[in-house]
Amino acid sequence: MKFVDEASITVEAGRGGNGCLSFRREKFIAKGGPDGGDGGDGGSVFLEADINLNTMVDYRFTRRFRAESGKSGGSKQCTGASGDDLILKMPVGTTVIDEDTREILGDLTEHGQRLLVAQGGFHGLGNTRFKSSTNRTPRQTTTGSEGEKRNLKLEMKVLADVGLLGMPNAGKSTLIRAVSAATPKVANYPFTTLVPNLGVVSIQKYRSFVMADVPGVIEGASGGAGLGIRFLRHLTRTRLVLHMVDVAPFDLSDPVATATAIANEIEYFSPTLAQRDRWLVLNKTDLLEPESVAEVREKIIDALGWEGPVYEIAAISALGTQRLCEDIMNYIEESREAEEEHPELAKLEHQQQLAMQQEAREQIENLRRMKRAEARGEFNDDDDFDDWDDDDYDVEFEYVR
Ligand SMILES: Nc1nc2c(ncn2[C@@H]2O[C@H](COP(=O)(O)OP(=O)(O)OP(=O)(O)O)[C@@H](O)[C@H]2O)c(=O)[nH]1
Ligand SMILES: [Mg+2]
Repeated sequence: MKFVDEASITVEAGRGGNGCLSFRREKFIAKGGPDGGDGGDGGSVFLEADINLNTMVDYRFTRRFRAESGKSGGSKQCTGASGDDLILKMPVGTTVIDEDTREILGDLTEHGQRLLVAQGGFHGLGNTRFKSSTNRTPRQTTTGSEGEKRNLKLEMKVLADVGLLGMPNAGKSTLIRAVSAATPKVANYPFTTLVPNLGVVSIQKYRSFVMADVPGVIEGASGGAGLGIRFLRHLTRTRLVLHMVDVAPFDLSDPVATATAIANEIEYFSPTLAQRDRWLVLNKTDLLEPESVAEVREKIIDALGWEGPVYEIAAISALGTQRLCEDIMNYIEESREAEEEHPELAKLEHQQQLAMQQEAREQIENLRRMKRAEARGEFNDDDDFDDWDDDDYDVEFEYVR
């Protein structure tokens, strides 16, 4: 995937507190020795990966972050308080780069992982430290050192939480337009969308998820029909797939047959993906009478042996989309929490991701082999399938927050 979300911030650690110059002054003790304490260390700046964040959006407005400085030392050998460390939460998957040296400081790959990006200044020494047999009244102290300062570039690959699966013209791009700021092209003909689009759906402040509009899939896609199956790969990285069905296709095709065809393509593409949570979203309900919608719904449920959730929406007028998005948000948060509480669930999710990606790779490789054989037989020069490399193809993502 080529798309990255990024932000530039400046982090500054706290200064160390200065050492204190002081002598004991008490009644009846004329010449007390030195009693100036050390300063406190400055606070450091850490970045910490947090699975509850999924975009850099929070770092677009505030860009300077400073940890607290250490306090100066005091008399009576009082050590100054250390400055508090500053911990900035980052989405899991963030790469941290020093903008000035271009050095990669680290990757935050696991929840809770911390990376020190600016070391706090060291404390200065009080005059007590300089006492010796030859100098009993030292007037020497040191100042605390400056905290480190860095300009950081934060980069993160955007992964979608939810993927849209459906025939061309089902209304996938219309839905993403209705619920996010993304504006992919919408038109009443198949294959309007040729590359995936991502949009951030904001439910409330600090509650958002990323939705991917994946180009349409048709029957026979796994054999290379239409745009083929390569874009289905993106669904293997999402947590939830919405299977979108047009209940009143303008070409008068049967919605039940198309829904089944898509389910079969997914099954063929990746059996693991086919087993995962998928919600059925019936779109364009505004075009039918409610009784007809209910009829189509029953037929699809029967044909697919469907047991999962079913939603009825009209993406064009955002009818029913708010409830759908709220349910998605809750679903995502609940699965994140469950994984946090039960590490074995997180492990299972990871294994499934790997299995899906492996299956996807194999299918795509098969298809490529088939295409190559075909091209050899027919000298099909305009077929660019061969040029496409699984790992570095150059899809331009449109991404709108
Ligand atoms: N009446 C009605 N039309 C809709 C609705 N949703 C989408 N449409 C129309 O259906 C057509 C196709 O919509 P798109 O959003 O481009 O469909 P898509 O699934 O993205 O199609 P591809 O990009 O070709 O895969 C457009 O003319 C939309 O205006 C809806 O809820 N009701
Ligand atoms: Mg589209």
